[in-house]
Amino acid sequence: MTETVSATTFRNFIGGKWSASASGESYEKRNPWRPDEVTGVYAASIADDAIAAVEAAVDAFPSWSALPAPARAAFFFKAADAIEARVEQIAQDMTAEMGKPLREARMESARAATILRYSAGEAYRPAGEVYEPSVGNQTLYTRRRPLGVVGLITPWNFPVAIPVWKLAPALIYGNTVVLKLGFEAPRTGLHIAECFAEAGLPAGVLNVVTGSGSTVGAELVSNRHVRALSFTGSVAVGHAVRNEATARNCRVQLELGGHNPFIVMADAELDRATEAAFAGAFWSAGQKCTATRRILVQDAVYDAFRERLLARIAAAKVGDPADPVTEVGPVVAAGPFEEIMTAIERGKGEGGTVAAGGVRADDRGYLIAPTVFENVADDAFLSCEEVFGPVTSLYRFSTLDEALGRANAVEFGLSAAIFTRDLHATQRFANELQAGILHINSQTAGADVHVPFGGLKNSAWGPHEQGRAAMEFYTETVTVYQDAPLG
Ligand code: UN1
Repeated sequence: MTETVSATTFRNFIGGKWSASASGESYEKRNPWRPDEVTGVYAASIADDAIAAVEAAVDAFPSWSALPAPARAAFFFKAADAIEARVEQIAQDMTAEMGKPLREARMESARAATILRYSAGEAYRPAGEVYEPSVGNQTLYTRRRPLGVVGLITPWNFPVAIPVWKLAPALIYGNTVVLKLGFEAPRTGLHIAECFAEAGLPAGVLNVVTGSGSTVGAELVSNRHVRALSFTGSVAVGHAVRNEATARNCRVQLELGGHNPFIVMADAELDRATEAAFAGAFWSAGQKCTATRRILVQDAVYDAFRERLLARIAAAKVGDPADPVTEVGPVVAAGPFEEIMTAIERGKGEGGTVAAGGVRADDRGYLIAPTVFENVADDAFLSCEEVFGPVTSLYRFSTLDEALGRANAVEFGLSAAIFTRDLHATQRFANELQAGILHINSQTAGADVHVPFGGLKNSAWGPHEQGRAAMEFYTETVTVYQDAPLG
């Protein structure tokens, strides 16, 4: 349990042991800022590795689920301490492997410890309800029970926060876990496994596997021992996962894309709105499902807001993500870089005009200058499809009705923001905006650990994540009619 991974070659964590892929194959991960630099070599796992991980989780389930929840929580507190002790290392590794600017990577790494401490607290909160019986001499109550083995398929864009916010509720309620890490960002997730190993977590309770979705992920989707699957990623893959897994009666939770609107009313505090729009669109190079994709600005302040946003972009620190002042770094890898550049060309081809950026900003790194489009039609590609990069568009509107209608006119419904001082506008936004996460006078991204997180419409499937909402997904309810003996 105490063995740690070596400096450059990393293995899976299965049944409490570090093991190479059964295939003997590995893959290299490169630094998106300096692609000639290999940041690590990882197990290219195959179905057999996923099967071994599921078997380890099956074996660990009876004793883990039988532990009192506070005893489970004790491992969380130790793992949180271990994460905190290496926040800087996790952050630097994250920056090197997927290009998230160090200042954001530090925040995300610290968030992982907070998530674990919050979830540990679930051990001390109610796990059922007591009801009035309809006959005498009876106690009538519900209790929440773990499901068994849970599969977690996680993305590269929040390579610590998303694995942790899935595994923490899964484990605290007594499930055992097989976690498949994002192909592009395996190192940071392995830190989590190391921290739980340091905490002395029993073997097989948490199993962590690297490799591609089409092998490891596919096995988790079809494996009959996996009772629930939580997936964060693209709509196309998510729907395929759901269709296959639900057909075998596996519980499924999907967190998919977004096309998040940001409404600026004429009475908004423009400087604050500008900062929030900039952060929402360009932090993490726009690679968040909660990123700001459409900025709708009321006529009277359109020009003033546009000027401020372009000035903010001109002043932005864009470049080396390892520099702690950098605000916008490279995108994750060559493939996504090409897709984003192609989307920018398509945006221009469909009549959009580029007010800022639109170009590669470094010869070697996959750096795209923060990009703002104008004159994009509401039915154009950029207005409807998620482009997972530092690309956003400005739209002009005249009435609140119009803004709400256009904000809602997409298939997605993850997050949304409005900037205004008008209570009427905020009320209508809170009632009518079709998104799961609503921000009034703050940016579209961000997620507190203790509240539900999740989208509506095509942004999600199944119960929300995080906070107490996570219990819905990771437990099943049984109702107990307990009639006392008569004598
Ligand atoms: C955040 O905005 O801090 O993949 C979290 C994503 C989302 C998480 C966003 N599921 O970008």
